[in-house]
Amino acid sequence: EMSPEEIAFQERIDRGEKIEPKEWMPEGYRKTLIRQIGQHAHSEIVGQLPEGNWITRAPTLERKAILLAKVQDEAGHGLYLYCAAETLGVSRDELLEKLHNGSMKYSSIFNYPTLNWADIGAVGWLVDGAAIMNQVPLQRTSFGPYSRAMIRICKEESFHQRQGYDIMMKMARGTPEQKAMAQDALNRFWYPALMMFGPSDKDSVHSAQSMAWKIKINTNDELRQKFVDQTVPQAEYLGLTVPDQHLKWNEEKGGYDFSEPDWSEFYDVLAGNGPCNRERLGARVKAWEDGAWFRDGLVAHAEKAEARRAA
Ligand code: FAQ
Repeated sequence: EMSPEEIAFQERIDRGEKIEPKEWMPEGYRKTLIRQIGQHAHSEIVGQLPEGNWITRAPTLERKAILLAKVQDEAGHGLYLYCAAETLGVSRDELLEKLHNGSMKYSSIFNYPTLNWADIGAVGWLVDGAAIMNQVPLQRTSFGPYSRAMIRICKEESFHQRQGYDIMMKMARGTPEQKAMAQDALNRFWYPALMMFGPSDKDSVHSAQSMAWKIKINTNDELRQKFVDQTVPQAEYLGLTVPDQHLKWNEEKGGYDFSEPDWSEFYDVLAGNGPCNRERLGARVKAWEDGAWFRDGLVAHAEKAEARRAA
């Protein structure tokens, strides 16, 4: 039942060609990309909040400068991604409106609190670690602007992950109290980090079509497995324990067996009931409203300049 255009489009995808904004694409392809890229952009912007919370309380000037640079990078990532979404015919204002009225999502992970400095280490290590695991394959995604944005973002993301691991090393080799803080941060962030990859494959509604279009390159479970396999040895190196009694190396599959996150908690967070959903969205809406005078000023200035040119 595919139309001739759809068949030709799928053939281009299968040949590994990149799709560019002005070219013909199925409406579903466009919609899926707007949803995923938009959600990804929102995650970068909302993702500034948990770490921004600790900029003023970083333990040293050096740590503060590093954290400031990282949080600033996230704003940049959000902007590349909004630009990539705009090439699909949606405006940034529309996307933000949908974030603010709750009709568009951002990553579940940012609805968890950062209670202390060890959490900043855990966020960099685990959250950025999970983000890279997902984003490296997305460098090969079929939509040109998204793929190019991912290439730039991945370079910065690996610095982010290392700064987090560096904090964890310092804490894990510090006093017994510091090591206990590092363990506690790992305990609280482990399962929320596993949830970042999305529901298990059997419950992932979009995976099959997104993979046929090469918007997604891997399934959610494939990437979650790779993340566990990469992260467990890193935890061991720190002398910390992954909070999973069932974690076990499986020689046959060449990877770890591990416990699934609590999916009812995941869906609860998606529904807006996580520990920080209201606070995070509230902060974004307030920033938008507080910035209204500035956007109005920019538009008024542009209109005056335009009128002067016309005169
Ligand atoms: N949170 O059918 P699927 C970062 C939703 S990294 C919230 O499997 P899909 C960097 C999903 O949207 C984080 N919602 O969906 C950083 C769908 O609902 P919908 C951002 C989730 O799209 C680090 C429903 O569940 N990265 O920001 C989540 O095929 C540190 C069914 O799921 C990206 O966005 C979740 N965890 O696969 C910044 C990567 N998982 O839309 C600051 C790009 C699923 O129908 C500090 N995105 N849902 O209402 C993707 O790769 C995909 O969209 C997945 C989900 C893998 C997230």
